[in-house]
Amino acid sequence: MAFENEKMETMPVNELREYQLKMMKSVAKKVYENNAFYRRRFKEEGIKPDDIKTVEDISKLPFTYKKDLRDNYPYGLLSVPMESIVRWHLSSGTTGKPTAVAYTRKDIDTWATLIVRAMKAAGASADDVVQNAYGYGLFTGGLGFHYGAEKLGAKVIPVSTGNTQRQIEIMKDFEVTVITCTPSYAVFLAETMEKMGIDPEKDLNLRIGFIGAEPWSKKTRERIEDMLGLRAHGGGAYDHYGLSEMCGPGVGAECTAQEGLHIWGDHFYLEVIDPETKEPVGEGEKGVMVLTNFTKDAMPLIRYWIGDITIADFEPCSCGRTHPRLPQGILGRADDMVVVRGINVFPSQVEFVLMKFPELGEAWQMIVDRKGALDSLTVEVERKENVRVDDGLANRIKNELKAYLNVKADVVIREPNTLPRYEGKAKRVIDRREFE
Ligand code: DLL
Repeated sequence: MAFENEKMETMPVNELREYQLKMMKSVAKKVYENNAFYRRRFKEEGIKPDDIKTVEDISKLPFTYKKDLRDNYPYGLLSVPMESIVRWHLSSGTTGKPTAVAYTRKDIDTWATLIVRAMKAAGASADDVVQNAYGYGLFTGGLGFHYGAEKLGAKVIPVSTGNTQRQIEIMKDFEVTVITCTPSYAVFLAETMEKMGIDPEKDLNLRIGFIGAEPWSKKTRERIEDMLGLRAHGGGAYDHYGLSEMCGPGVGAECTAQEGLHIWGDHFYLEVIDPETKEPVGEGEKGVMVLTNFTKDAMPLIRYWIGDITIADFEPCSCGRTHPRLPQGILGRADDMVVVRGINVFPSQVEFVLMKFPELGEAWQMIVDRKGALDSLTVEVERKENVRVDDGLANRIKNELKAYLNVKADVVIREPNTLPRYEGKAKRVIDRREFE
């Protein structure tokens, strides 16, 4: 097992807590002294950085919300002088202003180090050829993995998204061993390979996938590992987590044990918070992920309310790493949840049910509509190619959705290759109720 920093990654939990306390004090002091927004927020809460005496005291600090980044766009969250900024990334805002994230040179290096850590944890090394199919540009996926893979010493092919046939030819010609992309694009790549008559097991060398940027189920993982020949070449598909506001990719990564995302505790402080009470949830309970970044130089965020739903496990992993883990990864986003006739439905739950049926392909979407006063939910999913589907299948899926989600859904089985494909993050929910 290779480590980026074995001492840090496997540090005894009590020592990690001590380290975190030191980092927490230092980041609180930094934002208080250098950022007007945080100084005001701390004063409103009646707290000073020196009041932090234990790790638990973090709960005295204010949360930071996405709205705060928008309201203070573009420069208001900076904690360093403008001359030390070397890069900006922007996330596309679906409503209102985008959010802007700044980096100093040190931040770019820390970020690359975190990607090296993830890559080593999954068994990648300088010998690998990395095809980076995350989008380059304002999205952090492409440049984040690029700098990280180069720092690892691997050979990077910066293909970005799109041009799928060409991507596959490049994979073949350059004997690519590592692919980085979203789960939806991994599936699309595999489908295109099949159409091109390429057998990934025989014709390609893909061994490791760093797959992330959107939720995906364990079943989808198995399918991707199988369809891209990753298992056959002795590797696998590893979940990868991140968000622009913390750095980008590099926040959480799976090791070869595949026991969930490790959230690097020497860089981020993880809390799982009950959205109603705003207090930490009990052990093993679901809540909203909140992170504080200790090592971000340009723009550290205190208790950033991410909105992703997850469950934390603070037991060390079988790989020896002691940092907190998210064994089930990300269960969904609080704002992706749709309420259908009063029942909360997460796209990830629907995917979990669909992937139990081997007759079904990976492309699917859910359409929420309103007929009269009542919400309706329709789940559209493709059947797999060369698979016979009997008349009862839609009904069996419907019953399983009812049993698992307690929601009534119409199920429509579509022909292969009829639903949209995505190069980046997939759009699973079409909510037509808003447009009436
Ligand atoms: O998606 C950064 C990234 C790039 C992560 C490449 C992994 C790989 P944003 O565009 O800011 O950044 O989106 C962040 O995407 O809050 C989650 O809702 C979702 N997300 C990211 N990774 C995962 C994952 C990048 N592994 C938002 N599982 C986050 C589930 C994920 N959701």
